[in-house]
Amino acid sequence: MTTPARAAICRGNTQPFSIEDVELDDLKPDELRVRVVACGVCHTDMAVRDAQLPVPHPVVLGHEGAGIVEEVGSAVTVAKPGDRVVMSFNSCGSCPSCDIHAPTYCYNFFPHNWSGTRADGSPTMFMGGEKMNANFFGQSSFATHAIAHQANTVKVADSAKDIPLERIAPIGCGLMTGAGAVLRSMKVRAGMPIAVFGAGTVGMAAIMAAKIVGANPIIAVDVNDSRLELARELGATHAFNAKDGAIDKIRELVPQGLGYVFDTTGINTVIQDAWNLLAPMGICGIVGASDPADNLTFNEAAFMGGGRRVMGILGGDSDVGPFLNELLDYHVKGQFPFEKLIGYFDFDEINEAIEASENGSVVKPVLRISPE
Ligand code: CXF
Ligand code: ZN
Repeated sequence: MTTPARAAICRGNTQPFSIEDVELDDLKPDELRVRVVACGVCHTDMAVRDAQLPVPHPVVLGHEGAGIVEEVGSAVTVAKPGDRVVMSFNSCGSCPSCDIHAPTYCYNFFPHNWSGTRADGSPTMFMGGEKMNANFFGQSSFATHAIAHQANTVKVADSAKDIPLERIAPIGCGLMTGAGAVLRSMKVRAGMPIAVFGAGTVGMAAIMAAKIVGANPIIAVDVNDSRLELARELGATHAFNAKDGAIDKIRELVPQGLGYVFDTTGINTVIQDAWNLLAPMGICGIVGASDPADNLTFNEAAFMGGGRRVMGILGGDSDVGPFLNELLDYHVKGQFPFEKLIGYFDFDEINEAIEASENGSVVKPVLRISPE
């Protein structure tokens, strides 16, 4: 017996999202049905809407969901009905990357996250009895209810019981990516200089994490002065507008070079400029979505001679459960104040929320879908 739900249907970028009746499939043994309380909006949702990623349309997007578990399959141990959970990306749990707790690099990422169905090809959602593409990032949380999995569902620890789910929702994507890049991928050292290029959700999370580890200086670079102001509030010791000689200013501030540069823009000229700021043994972390045709050029002697590194980073090397709760601990202690990035919208304002993300007026829009 299927479960009725309401979901925002994406039919590409020529039509607005529209909230319609759907049905959720019965649960498989490793699945949970979650009543979605809130879901963040991420640029990856728009990339899929715009067909920049190979996810079939029409589709139910949303991959930063949080909610309350309603029902669990027979093999689920991660949470039980009534638990508060946050959802993240899905993974297979049995490939060489998953074996070493690096699920962001899951060899089977596509079938578990982007195929529009479960990895075995069966649909998780129907509309009028016909298959609807869903299971996006193992959730499709632009909906009142989502089918999630043992591998991408995290029970919110009791230590975060006073933090509302509508605030926790976005922790499972951009926030973990930026913070994880600093804490887990690049392993930024105390006292070392870092520059973060792009002050969106990922860049701001990286700045907060750089402050947590005691990096110094922490330099934010963006083209938007109000974002730079917020970056300072969150931990940047210096903030430079990219339109105003930022690279020369950084060179002047740290003549010996930077221990870390972190690019969230995906613009190859920005990455190359950033890479040229590195000190010996410096690491250039790259997370920004780029044009698939782009290549990067680095000077080989500087690359090898100084032991400099370029690091592609997906999802901040997050291992999901433990890391999301670690970030929530920092939040509870006031060290990861990501609530400053959030602007709330009602579910039926989903198109306004997307517009606010795209025009930059809100760093992290979050949809309120049902009361906690
Ligand atoms: C993802 C990419 C793959 C790992 C988790 C985060 N980004 C989503 O927007
Ligand atoms: Zn995302």
